[in-house]
Amino acid sequence: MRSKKEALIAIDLQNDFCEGGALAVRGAEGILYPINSIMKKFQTVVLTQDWHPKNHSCFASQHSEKEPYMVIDMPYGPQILWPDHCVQDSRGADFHSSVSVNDSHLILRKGFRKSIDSYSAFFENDRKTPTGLLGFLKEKGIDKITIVGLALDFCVGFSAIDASRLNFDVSILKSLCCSINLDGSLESALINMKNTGVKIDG
Ligand code: VGL
Ligand code: ZN
Repeated sequence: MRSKKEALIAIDLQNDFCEGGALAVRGAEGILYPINSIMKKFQTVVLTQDWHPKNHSCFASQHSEKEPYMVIDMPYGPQILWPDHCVQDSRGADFHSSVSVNDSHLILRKGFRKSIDSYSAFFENDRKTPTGLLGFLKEKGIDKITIVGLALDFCVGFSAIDASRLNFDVSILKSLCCSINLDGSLESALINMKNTGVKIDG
């Protein structure tokens, strides 16, 4: 049997998720250099970029009497409201200057449709509208995926679970992820990942 073809997917290494950003994730700056180092070991590297229009429906600012981190019902299910972040063309949406963007092969933007958020790199938050990443990976013959980045309990977790459901062999490297930690979100992401067969490595 041929050996597995592997891809690295690094999730949302953007200014707004780093120190001083609109939705800063604690510890984010510390994982950027180690992620750059492992990028060089993979033949295929995908970076995702959270890319919201300025009036995106996942922003609390677009809803009267709502605050960030409240949950609302959207036609596709419950949605956490976030502070305005990763607005298209803003500095916050840029990759952090420490990220070796030139070592990547695909930059996949997500969350750009105003009416629906997208945590996963594979499907929008209705859990069924594809982003196109599956087609890219399949055409390249990838069967094993390693996922790192921000945030473990949201975009990393949802991407890993979808990848596993799509029958990839999936690992996350926990030491190269940081989490937001909202109401047990980290614990539930870890449980959901384990239950879907995602390997959780150090
Ligand atoms: C993310 C919340 C909102 C993430 C993106 O990258 O995990 N979280 N948008
Ligand atoms: Zn977002």
